[in-house]
Amino acid sequence: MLKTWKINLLRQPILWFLSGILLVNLLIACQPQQVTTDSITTPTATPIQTTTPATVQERPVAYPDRQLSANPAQLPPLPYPNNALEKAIDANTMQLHHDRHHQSYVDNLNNALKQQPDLQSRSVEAMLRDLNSIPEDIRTTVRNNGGGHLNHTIFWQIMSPQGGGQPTGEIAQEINQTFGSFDAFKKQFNEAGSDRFGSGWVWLVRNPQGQLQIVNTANQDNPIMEGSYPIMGNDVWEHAYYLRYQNRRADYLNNWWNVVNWNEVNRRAQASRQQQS
Ligand code: MN3
Repeated sequence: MLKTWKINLLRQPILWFLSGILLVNLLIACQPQQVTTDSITTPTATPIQTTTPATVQERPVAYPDRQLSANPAQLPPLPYPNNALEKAIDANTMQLHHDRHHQSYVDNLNNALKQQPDLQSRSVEAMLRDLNSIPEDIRTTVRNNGGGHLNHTIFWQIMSPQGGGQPTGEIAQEINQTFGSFDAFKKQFNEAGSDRFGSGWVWLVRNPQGQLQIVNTANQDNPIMEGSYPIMGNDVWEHAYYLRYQNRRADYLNNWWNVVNWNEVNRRAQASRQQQS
């Protein structure tokens, strides 16, 4: 009786079919989650992982197509005459600031690196991103003067006689999304510039999380030291404004918006997005 039942059972095609489905499902369930795991881990699990961060870090900041050379460092010419930014900065200040102050950062950096051919072959950006790799006896000099060279190189470019007005392009939308409005952004930026005690800079950066952020830095520090990309920055050292504005830093900060080069700011914002991806 039992034997007959078993034989009948084995003769049922539907049972073979169901067993087949069960077996296939079991096999699938026992497989590692290939698709999900691959999509998450491949970028970090492959050998590329060790080189990718370095490649990202080596991307230029001062110029679109090259990093800032330290072999030797050179003073870039102003992209406009000394008196071109009178809406915000007088010609005398521009001349002293560029020809004397910026030149001295360049000279001091070159002097510090004179006996350091290995360091001369690195970019200013690369040194500032990895200051611990700089010999201790010249580290502060490289930080202050490499930073000074980078900061001012950016600064001259993000101003223009045709500048000012409302922001244009993608940065305009992103500023509105992040800060609510251009006026709210300006207010927050000016406050951060006023709050920097002593000498330093106020910046709009893209932080390592990819968000726009307003930060200020002391002395000649640049946001790349903290892994952020500097999109635009204003110099709040007294040498940047004292001849015309004396102690009225707030007035300088307000007037400075009349010369902001939104085309260049947009180009830098675009570069900062690529840096993130
Ligand atoms: Mn300066």
